[in-house]
Amino acid sequence: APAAVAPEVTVFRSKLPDIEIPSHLPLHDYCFARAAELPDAPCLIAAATGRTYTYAQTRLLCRRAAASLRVLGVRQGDRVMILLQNSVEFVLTFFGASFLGAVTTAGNPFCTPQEIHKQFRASGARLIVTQSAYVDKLRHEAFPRIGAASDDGGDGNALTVVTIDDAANTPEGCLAFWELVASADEATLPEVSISPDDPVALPFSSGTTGLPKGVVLTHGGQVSGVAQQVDGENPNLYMREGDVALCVLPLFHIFSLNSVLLCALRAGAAVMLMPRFEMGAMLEGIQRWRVTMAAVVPPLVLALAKNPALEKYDLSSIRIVLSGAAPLGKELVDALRARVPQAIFGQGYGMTEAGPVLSMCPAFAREPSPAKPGSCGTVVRNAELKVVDPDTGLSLGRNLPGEICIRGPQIMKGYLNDPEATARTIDVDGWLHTGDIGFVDDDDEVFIVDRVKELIKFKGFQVPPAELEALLLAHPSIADAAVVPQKNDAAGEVPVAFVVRAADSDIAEDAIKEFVSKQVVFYKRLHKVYFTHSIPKSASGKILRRELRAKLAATETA
Ligand code: 4UU
Repeated sequence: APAAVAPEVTVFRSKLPDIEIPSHLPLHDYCFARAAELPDAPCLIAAATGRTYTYAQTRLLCRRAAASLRVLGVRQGDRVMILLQNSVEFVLTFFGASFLGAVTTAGNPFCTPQEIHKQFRASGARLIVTQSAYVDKLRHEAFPRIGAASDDGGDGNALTVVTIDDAANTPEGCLAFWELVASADEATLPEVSISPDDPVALPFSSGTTGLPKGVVLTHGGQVSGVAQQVDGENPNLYMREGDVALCVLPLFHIFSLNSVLLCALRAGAAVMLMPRFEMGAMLEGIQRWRVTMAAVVPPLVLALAKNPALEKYDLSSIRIVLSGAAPLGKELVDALRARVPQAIFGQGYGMTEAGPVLSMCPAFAREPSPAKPGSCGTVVRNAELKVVDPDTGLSLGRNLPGEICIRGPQIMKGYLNDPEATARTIDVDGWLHTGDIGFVDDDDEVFIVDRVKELIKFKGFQVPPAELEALLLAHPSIADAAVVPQKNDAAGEVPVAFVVRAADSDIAEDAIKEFVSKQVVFYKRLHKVYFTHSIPKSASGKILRRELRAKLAATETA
């Protein structure tokens, strides 16, 4: 009998040579490696207050934040939840936890109490850093009582809440962030021995299927993910001292955390923190602090392209516009390019589980090479990318669309407490399956054309259908339901539901929409409800989403 031959695998790699990655370093030491050499260079710029923090000041404050967390009982391996808009305090808490070997899980402060509680509980956090405006959400019955652990009759179950507002505005039972930091002594920080395999961040993502899960990102993984972008002789995303990165995308999402904050610090650049997206303040900030690198999502490009006020601002400092998290069309780029002619426009392709960047525009490199419109760039260095037939799993060659898989030191360790979901996503050979359909062209550029996973993306925000389906099924008037994406000009995609009413129910579309809206953050709201007699399912009971998407497409063109 003929010997079994392993099927051939086409592996795509960067044309740039691999680099040396100091993955033995803890993430904080790696990101502050240049602080000693650039102590007086600007590191953080708080756009809201105009205050600037140098590298020396920022590192010191991070160490004081670490000492504060330690006083509150945080130890190596513990989880700390951050519920903040972009702010200096976000950065100090993130690195403060890192210095202790603790792990941060950052949530969206606009989420509902129920949504926040799910992440809080799943992460095992006992301390939350937030601002007073959100404390009422934490007084919801699902959460432990707020108070110092010692007030709690000794059972240690109380929730410690630290608020970043002026001490005078500290809500009942909470602790004031800046009071803690002011009285903290960084000299008391213990030597913590951190291994590259230790977790440092725990963002939540639904991945290719199901509910949001904790994504375990390690020190070694994040160091690798940042190095693949900004380290080496010819960095793929070239930033240096003097650069100013716009940080308006939320830091609780991996795009902003990794490609903006961590990359800028590693490169010795400054980070301009904007608490929220507000067009006038953003343009003002770009002009005032001479922003050079703007990380954006397609809806932000659209808003900029359409805004006539752009002409009133000097945006000539911008040299890189990096778009990611959702597809960016050529027309949109062309519309904005006219307003910012000196800038290079390009995309990064990332996924929380992938650490996050799979591919990056080669035109952002120190020695740039061109990228085509619509391209997501080329695979990052020190990594392997392949494209497989989603049905057979067999590797495909160039120009053939299939599921994109990535392998390298940057990918997640796995999902928190969920070995089955981990095994479904990272196979035995170490390949992470993205659930994205794309191809690699003759110039090694990656193009994304579709998604096989359930995930819906509203302006780049994750909307997991399984979460909305669970809510719908809990309604007594609903017998069955399925949620799928519908194309939308402003948001890219919006969630819509197919609903089977219960036997004697005549529940209306608006009642269902409202029922969902009350329980979810704004981007998960249903935009349309289609009533139907049954939800198409496979023999094993899985919703046949492709059929529903086809049905939607048919109604759109009809
Ligand atoms: C089409 O969206 C992200 C991370 C994005 C990112 C990170 C660092 C972009 C550039 C960067 O430098 O993560 P998630 O987990 O929220 O969503 C992942 C999914 C992908 O699987 C894909 O479906 O978001 C979609 N996506 C994109 N789609 C991400 N980037 C792109 C893109 N084009 N450029």
